[in-house]
Amino acid sequence: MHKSSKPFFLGLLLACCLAVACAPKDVKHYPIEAKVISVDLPSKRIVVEHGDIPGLMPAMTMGYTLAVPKEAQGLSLGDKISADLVVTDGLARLEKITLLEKAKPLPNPAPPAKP
Ligand SMILES: [Cu+2]
Repeated sequence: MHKSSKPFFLGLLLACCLAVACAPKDVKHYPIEAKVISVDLPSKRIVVEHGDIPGLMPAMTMGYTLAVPKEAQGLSLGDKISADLVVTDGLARLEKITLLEKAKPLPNPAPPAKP
């Protein structure tokens, strides 16, 4: 009786450990819209001014890690974007960056400086 119940118990324990190891990490997705402040492709960083993100943080200007730096190529100050803010184990990164509106050029550009 006891001889046969031990392997069963070990098997159950192993199954539990595997279940924990295979469980998906706590990943949260927040769709956001933001204004680009600056982009640093080599460092995979982007600084944006975003609105309220319910359940995560209030509106603020902050830097994020770019999941795919190529997505931020060509973005510059003032561009409006939408993106998927993905938070895993307290680390946030931006995915699926989409340009919504290119920043408008200044209505009255400063006159060229005279030599
Ligand atoms: Cu923030």
